[in-house]
Amino acid sequence: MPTATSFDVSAIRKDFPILAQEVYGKPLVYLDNAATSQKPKCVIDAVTHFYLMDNANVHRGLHQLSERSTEAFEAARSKVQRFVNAEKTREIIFVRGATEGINLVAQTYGRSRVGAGDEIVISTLEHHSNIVPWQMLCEEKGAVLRVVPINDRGEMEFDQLEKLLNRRTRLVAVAHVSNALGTINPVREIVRTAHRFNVPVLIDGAQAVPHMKVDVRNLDCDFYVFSGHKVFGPTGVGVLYGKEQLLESMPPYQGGGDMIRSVTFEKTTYNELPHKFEAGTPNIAGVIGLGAAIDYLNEIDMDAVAAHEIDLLQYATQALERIPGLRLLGTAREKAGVLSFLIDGVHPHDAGTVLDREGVAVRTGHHCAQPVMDRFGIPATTRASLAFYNTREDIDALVAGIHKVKEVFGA
Ligand code: C6P
Repeated sequence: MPTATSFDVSAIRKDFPILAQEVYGKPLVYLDNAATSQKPKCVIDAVTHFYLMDNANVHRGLHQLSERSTEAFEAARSKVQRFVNAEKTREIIFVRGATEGINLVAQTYGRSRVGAGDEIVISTLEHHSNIVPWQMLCEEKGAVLRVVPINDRGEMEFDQLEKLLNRRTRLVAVAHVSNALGTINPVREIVRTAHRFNVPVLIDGAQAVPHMKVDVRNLDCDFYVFSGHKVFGPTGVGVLYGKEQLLESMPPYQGGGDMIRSVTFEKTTYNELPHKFEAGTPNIAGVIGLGAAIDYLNEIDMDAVAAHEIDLLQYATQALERIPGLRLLGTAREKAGVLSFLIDGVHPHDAGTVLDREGVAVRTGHHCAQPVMDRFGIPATTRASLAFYNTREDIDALVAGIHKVKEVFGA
């Protein structure tokens, strides 16, 4: 069992050149990892190498460069498959990010299976990306969006889920980890419960994959989405995992090149999985960079990462709880590295601005989770979010910065 001390964070930090810089004359303390994480040099090198040596379109050319780029692109798919323990590469669809993955399911599975009076179940915790696509679908189809509430700790009220499920439910779509509060949802139990009602489950794993091992077969989820840029890969690439049988039965998403088998003006037939859902030239460099990020994570050991982050989260939670006038939002018993907080008498944006001047990068606002803010009756929070390259010194800098905020605003 790895421990926090068996994890060499100073060696890890050397892999992330961007961290070794100053902002406003202070060492950069990057605590905005839930928005996007930094990239190790091997990822940057993989993208550079692709453009320097291998750049060509995929699945289209017979020439050497095209063969190389296709090989690297499909190798990345195999890496993703093993990373999430999917059964087949056919079940791995490359998309732009978690947002597009959810929209794809809403527009294909959703539009073909959801009718008037049917229901989709989500939770109060969701990011807008896992609310709005379902709202749009419900509006179009005359279906109903049901919402599982959360308690004061920011935990999903699991017993309410079962009460919302019925023969009209067509899908449950929930976050694995909340971006605004850090709550880890009991997704395995959620899947089990929904399956008892024969309802498929989509898990939004955008905030989970960077922090823990994800095994889609063990979870038995029907769809799982995540974004490359939060998992130390490039922006503009993400993954939709779907069970083969479901994906096979769904109509295509967008029409265009690569997703077809043959086209005539009378009739078009579609390509096989996964290409059926990948219309147009994909983000080839992004996919290859994501593959490099996965190689990097495989070297690190995600159990050691999780142990280090749990240690950091506990250290940070205790430190913030000691600050008078600071209120932490999201105190779930199962929690990942997110610290959302309010400082009495200080608007979160002002807190973020002062912290920035101290070299501490955090996010302020509603974090694209307005229903969470509404649940707690607030418009915004300041959010520090952790990655495995963060240290206890980073937390000390955050705490010092918060004291500075209080001093500036006399709070
Ligand atoms: N959350 C944050 O600062 P995209 O933008 O497609 O890569 O990811 C969307 C998304 C979906 N689900 C969850 C749980 C998320 O946290 C996010 C992105 C960022 O919290 C940017 S808003």
